[in-house]
Amino acid sequence: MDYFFDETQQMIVETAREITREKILPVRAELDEKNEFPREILHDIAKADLFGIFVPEEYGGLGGGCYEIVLAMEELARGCVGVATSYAASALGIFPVILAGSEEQKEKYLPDIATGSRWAAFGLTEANAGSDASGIRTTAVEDGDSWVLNGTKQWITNGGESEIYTIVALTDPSKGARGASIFVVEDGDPGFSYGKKEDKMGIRSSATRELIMKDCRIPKDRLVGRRGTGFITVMKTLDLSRPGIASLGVGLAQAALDEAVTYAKQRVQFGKPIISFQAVQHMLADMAMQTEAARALVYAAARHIDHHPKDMSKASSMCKVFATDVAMKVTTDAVQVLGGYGYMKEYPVEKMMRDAKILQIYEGTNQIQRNVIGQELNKEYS
Ligand code: COS
Repeated sequence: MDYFFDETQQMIVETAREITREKILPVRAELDEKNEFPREILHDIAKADLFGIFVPEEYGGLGGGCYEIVLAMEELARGCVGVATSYAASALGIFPVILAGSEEQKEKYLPDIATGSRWAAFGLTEANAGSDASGIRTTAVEDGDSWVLNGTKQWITNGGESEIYTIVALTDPSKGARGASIFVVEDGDPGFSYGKKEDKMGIRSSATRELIMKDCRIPKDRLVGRRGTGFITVMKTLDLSRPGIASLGVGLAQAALDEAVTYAKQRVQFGKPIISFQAVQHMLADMAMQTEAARALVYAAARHIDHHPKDMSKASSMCKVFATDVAMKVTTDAVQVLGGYGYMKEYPVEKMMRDAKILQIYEGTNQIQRNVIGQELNKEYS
């Protein structure tokens, strides 16, 4: 369907599509098999200026909004969700600085993020604080001209690969969510190290690692926003980033649909290509409808967020749930259409189905998204 992109949006789509075709597709199976971080491809994405999309123009970026980001992510995800996740994680990591950082912090970090010469990552999750994000235990204590951080962050995307980390820590532990603050921790800061690297079911080319802060001492000016406002910034960051995850679902579903239709046209059983059987046609029809409906909702949500930045939550959660549930369904059905071949690693749909699962889990499980939607409805109708 034609979504009437403007010139910049069309350029973003074409650039990302070319990277997928030229750089990602030839190596995605190998990256998946070897659990290998796509460093070279991220450099190619940087050269194509795609890291600048979400950075304001005054700091060297393209000044795009949520809509522009989802367009890039969708195209990259058609190639590999692991690679697209590694790209997306830098946006997630730097959103707190864009949303709440000081002028000095923006000047210090955003130009490098825009050129892709440094990448960011977001440190929220801990072993005992996943859905219950305000249950974090990492602390930050003032000490002279420094903050001293202690704690361990778990499952951090781009952990060990990025140079800039936005870390959520409690500055006033007795106040719970109202006692959280965000800090920038840089690779090489004293007391900051990387722990276990995870071995995952899917998105295996992305790096998922522990961040360990043991008396990690950072300068005072690394506090992002006001002390105690960190949780609100976390929530806004997630509101802004979730449509990106939704768009990974759309790109992945589209890739699985493409594989399924292509296969169904070639595979002959009972003397005919299997696409001529109604049982297969109906599956493909449902996959196509669901993918397009997901795309339309993601684009609508992204445009809404760009025009109503104070009213992001419901649109953001709705598109995240819908598009990622679609991705799980469509990739599973693609494996079904390919039958025994679909289950084998020599066909890409097996990887797609593995990659789809995380989309329903990370950046807030789909159950949590439904909570958010329900709470927003409750407020709207009161
Ligand atoms: N924007 C701004 N503020 C928000 C907000 C939003 N979208 N959502 C919540 N808040 C505020 C609330 O208004 C509340 O502020 P006050 O204390 O001033 O009233 C505060 O944040 C706490 O909100 P709430 O009471 O709803 O939090 P809960 O402890 O019940 O936790 C959360 C529910 C929001 C944490 C949960 O729904 C959630 O999103 N969990 C998923 C976390 C996640 O995505 N983890 C994965 C990270 S991967 S990077």
